[in-house]
Amino acid sequence: MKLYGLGAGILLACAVTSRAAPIDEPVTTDTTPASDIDAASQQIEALLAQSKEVTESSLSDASTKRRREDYDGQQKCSLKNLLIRTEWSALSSKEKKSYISAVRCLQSKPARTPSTVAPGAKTRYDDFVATHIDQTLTIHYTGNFLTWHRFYTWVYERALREECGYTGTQPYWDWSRSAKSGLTAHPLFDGSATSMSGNGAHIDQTNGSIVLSGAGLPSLYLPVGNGGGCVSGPFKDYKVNLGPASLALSDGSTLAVENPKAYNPRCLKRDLTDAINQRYANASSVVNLILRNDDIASFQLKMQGVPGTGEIGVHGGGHYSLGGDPGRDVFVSPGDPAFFFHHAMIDRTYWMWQLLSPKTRTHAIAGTNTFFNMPPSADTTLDDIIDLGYVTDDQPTIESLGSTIEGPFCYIYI
Ligand SMILES: [Cu+2]
Repeated sequence: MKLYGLGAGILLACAVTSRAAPIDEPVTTDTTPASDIDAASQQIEALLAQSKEVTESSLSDASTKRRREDYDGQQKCSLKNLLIRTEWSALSSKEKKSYISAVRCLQSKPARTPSTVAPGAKTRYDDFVATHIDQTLTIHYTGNFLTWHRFYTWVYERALREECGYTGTQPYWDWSRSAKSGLTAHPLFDGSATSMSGNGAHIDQTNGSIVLSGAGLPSLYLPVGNGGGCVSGPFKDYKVNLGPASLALSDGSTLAVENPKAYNPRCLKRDLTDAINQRYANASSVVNLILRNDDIASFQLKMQGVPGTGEIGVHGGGHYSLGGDPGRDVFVSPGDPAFFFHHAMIDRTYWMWQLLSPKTRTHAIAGTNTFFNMPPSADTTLDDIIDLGYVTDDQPTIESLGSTIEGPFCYIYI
């Protein structure tokens, strides 16, 4: 699979007042993002408290118009059935273990994707990876980036719950925490039995760097970590079956196989890279993104990174700080189960941004249906549907995915 002229890497490439505002009214904020990390962390806390209050007040507000009762006859979203997504660190050891076994369960159930479509898709987990490979060029730097990944992460959470008996929610990875602690000190990546596996075994990557280039833009060199090999811990025996499709390697090259959906089982590799986490996805990066981008076009672009500027955004920052295979492969990245923690945090950031002005931001949309509009395509609209292929038969409209307490959804973050 080729990237049509654009380098693989590019793809991945205040005290806030916490009063609860009515859902239709913008919340007053001091929109000066802090550059100091501790102050920025406090701003995130305040934004979070506010998002939570706005959501809860709208759920308890009987006048809220569009509720979940009109969505496929599902039980309506209320404070009683609201699911709460937390940071991995907040889970007990028992909860962490039950999450890990549910993921291992998905990785052992048979695929729904026919082998004629993706011969390498062997497990239910692989269904998710195959769909992402198929759609990569129509879900990044597009008008559906945020709602597509919101729905995708939610369907994954639902599969863990409904197909694998998990009773919790999809946790997130707060990049700003690991930026402070170091990745291997974060409970998500400490390599213990209650982690999503940690760093990969050390391999020699002397003078290595990841090079993001293409489209005639200046190359960006990203540092490598001190792992790079296979992980140990809970995902030691997990096999990444699909790809690589566009894997950035530490010698600066990019690896792809003829058919990334062919069967190519290999270990999960990681190269946890603190320098990337600290540079692109710290607390300040998060508040800057949320408070300095008033329209959806600039918010989603800054989040994904602006090619040629040296910025890869918090989205690229999270992906590249995981490193490894398939962590550095834009197409195959969901093959690392940490993907869903990263994308829950992407969604949480989107959620906090939306709730600063629900009236204007819940259904804000900008962009087209192709990666940087290459090849040229129609503008994305709220009536467009999200089709996850063999992952699910559900085909919601983008409009129904704008709020986390409407359409199919009923969750918030704390
Ligand atoms: Cu993606």
